[in-house]
Amino acid sequence: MDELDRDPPAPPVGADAVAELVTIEQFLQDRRPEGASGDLTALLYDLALAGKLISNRTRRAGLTELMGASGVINPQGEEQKALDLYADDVVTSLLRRGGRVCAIVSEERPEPTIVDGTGTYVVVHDPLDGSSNIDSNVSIGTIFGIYPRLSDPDGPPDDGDWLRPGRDLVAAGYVLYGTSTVLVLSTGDGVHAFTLDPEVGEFVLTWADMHHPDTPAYYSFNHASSPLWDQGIGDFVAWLERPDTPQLSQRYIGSAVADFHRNLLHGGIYGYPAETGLPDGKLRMVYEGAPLAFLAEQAGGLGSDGHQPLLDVVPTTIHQRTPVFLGHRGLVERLQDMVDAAPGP
Ligand code: AHM
Ligand code: MG
Repeated sequence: MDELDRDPPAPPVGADAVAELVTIEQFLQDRRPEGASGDLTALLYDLALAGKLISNRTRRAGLTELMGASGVINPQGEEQKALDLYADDVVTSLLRRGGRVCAIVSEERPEPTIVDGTGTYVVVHDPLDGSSNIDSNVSIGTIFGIYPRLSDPDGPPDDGDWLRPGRDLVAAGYVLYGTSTVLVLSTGDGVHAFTLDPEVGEFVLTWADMHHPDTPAYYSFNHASSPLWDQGIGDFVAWLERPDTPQLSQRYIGSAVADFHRNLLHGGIYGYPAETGLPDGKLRMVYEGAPLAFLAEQAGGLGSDGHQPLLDVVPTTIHQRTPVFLGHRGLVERLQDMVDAAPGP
């Protein structure tokens, strides 16, 4: 047989699957609004790179000496873990280098970090949420939100650039360091998840247009604190546990990103209420509550402080705490109704 008559060689095994792979880069390019400068996309790549570096370090934590305390106390008076500090450094350095931000607000820094230059965005982040779980090998995550700058770019950025409602966010997301590393992201155009392929170092699209399932499966509250809750929260959880209401399982990891992610995939509600001794709860409005509420709403759910959407709250300080309820819209609304109906403390 003449060489030219032969059948073309069979494609390598898996070539079709490779052709269908959508990397985060390709996805963001495809969805970039016409006329956009590309700065937001570039900023998101920087955050994705930060996620890869933190993921890599997290995986090696048991081999290195990164597990355990660093001896430094953060602005909330909590001892910082070495990985918290590493994650904060990585995010800050990459964003500074990228030149697209004018300020960075971090859980781990007492004041906003002002970045010289003409950056037109502000990033708020919790570099490593759930870090008390590090030494027990439980999932942790990086949470971020991105605001467009409001202040005059000819002057320094100011409080108005970061003390503002979550409704002003142009993007938010998290990187979950779990059994795999997943970056979940919204730029106001639905919620999409990308899983890190560790072999090639790329985030590839694994869920597009995620939507909170209509039928919730889980509720996630730290039940041990129930004696410390206000009556409305207790009434709501008691309602969830009644045999004549939708039967949910209780699952609480104690790592907000992981609890949120599971409930986003399988349906449910996550809550960290106010408690006796913690009148504003534990989580932080600016870099935990607002970004997660943005994702919840983009996925058809809701984020609330128990009375109103978290996205409508205007914070007055960068580290302010707030009660947080996130997930299935109907459940969060029911919780709000029960809180409003309960007698005051
Ligand atoms: P952190 O930002 O110091 O890590 O604390 C936030 C974490 C959340 O991820 C988690 O839901 C909560 O603290 C768990 O707290 P608790 O152990 O009181 O239930
Ligand atoms: Mg946190």
